[in-house]
Amino acid sequence: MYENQVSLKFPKNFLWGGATAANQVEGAWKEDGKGWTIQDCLPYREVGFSDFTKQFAYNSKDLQEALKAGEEANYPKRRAIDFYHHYKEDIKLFAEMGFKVFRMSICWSRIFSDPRDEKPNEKGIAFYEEMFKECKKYGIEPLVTLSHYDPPLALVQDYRGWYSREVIDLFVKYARVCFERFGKYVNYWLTFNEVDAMLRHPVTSGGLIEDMFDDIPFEQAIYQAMHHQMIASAKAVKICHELYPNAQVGCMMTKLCFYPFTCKPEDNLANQQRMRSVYRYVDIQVFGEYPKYLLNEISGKGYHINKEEGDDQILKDGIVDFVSFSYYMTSCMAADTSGLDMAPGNTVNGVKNPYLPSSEWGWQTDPIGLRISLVELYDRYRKPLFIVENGLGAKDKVSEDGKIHDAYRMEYLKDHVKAMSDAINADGVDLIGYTWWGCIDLVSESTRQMSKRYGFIYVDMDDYGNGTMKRIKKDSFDYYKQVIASNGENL
Ligand code: BGP
Repeated sequence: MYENQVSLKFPKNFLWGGATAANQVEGAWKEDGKGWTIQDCLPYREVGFSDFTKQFAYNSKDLQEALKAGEEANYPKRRAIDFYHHYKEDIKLFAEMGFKVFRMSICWSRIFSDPRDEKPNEKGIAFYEEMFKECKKYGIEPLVTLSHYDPPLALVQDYRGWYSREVIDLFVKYARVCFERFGKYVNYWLTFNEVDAMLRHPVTSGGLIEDMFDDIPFEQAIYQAMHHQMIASAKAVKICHELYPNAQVGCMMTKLCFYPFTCKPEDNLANQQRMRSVYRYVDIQVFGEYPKYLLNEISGKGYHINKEEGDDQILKDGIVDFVSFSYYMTSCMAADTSGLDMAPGNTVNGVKNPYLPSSEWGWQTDPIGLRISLVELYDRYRKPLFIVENGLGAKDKVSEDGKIHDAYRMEYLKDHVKAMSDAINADGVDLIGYTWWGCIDLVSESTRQMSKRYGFIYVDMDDYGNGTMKRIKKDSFDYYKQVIASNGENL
């Protein structure tokens, strides 16, 4: 797509790998003492790809219906790709590709069937312990997210999610168990996935259902819940550092990247403000305090955050070691969007960029935007960076020869790897690793569909749960293997 300016080169210990999340792969939703999460209550929905209001809308009536449908309901995240029973086979395939790192998440409800339990669920612990051992067998470094969009159902129903301050202690208890029990296998941790996401999809990020808040404006409740997650995250970082001084704990952000739609100053200003909102919560986790512009945003809306004494110090003591992020696409910002074409994206809409191609879901792919993002992040934070999600969701087809010829995925990978190399070698960015999102096909988050596939490994299953679950290597499997084997030099 564009020529790299310098030769392809990556640091010797660069961490190449792939990423998943528990709720999108594990399945086995009620096995071995696992409690319910909100994800177990999300039915399959046929929605237009750009209709975010429908994708993320969820009220207490939906929840009641899901609960009434009971254990028999065939919801996509309940079965996912059954990684719970296939993890040995899948990790072996990751090892065959040469993975140095595997990003996965722990399901809180496997470790504590009910988040209020005093003792953890040993069967849940045993599952992750075995999985980590399997990774280590192949020299694969686990990169572990403690919370990736699957709040325990009890928190949603009995606490109104992260709005309740009590959830901080419940999370810290869970995080401590994870560090104590898995710390000998894990050197890289992330606390919350896409830490800024609660303002976009409060149910899966924070366990907040809008119509459960009639006593307080919903947006005010979300800002408060965000504060509680910030405190919980900072406390977890501190505990991990105390227990394992060499462990690295990172934050994880949705790296949205916008361009001004025109060179009008008004569009530039709108874009600058939009970009600042992308950074607002990461600023807290990196600098240890709320940025003034976020406080202005909250007070400007007539809201406030209830802080407890000591909260400011907790934020200062819980500064992260590295900055990780998801990156898929870019779009544009304009001061006045009326009459402009809009494009869907990773949980946000933007103005359509006429210079960029779009994926089948309308996401505008943009490798140069990755280079721009890396430079912006490094200039702002001066911390090591880790791309923990990047990839292309596509409707793969099994050809008559039984194979999946996904040249489009290889092209996307190649262009993004070039952009990374340029950012490292020309722009001086400290990038430590790259985990391709959905290295094995999984259930998509925004659509809950299987047919939005990201993997190098195909999983034979359709949107409705029909299929053999057989794993098939796509053409991109061998391509990524070659990329890793050459440390990014042979594209
Ligand atoms: C990120 C989430 C992932 C993943 C990805 C792709 O925002 O952290 O969980 O799902 O987006 O999105 P989708 O599955 O909607 O294509």
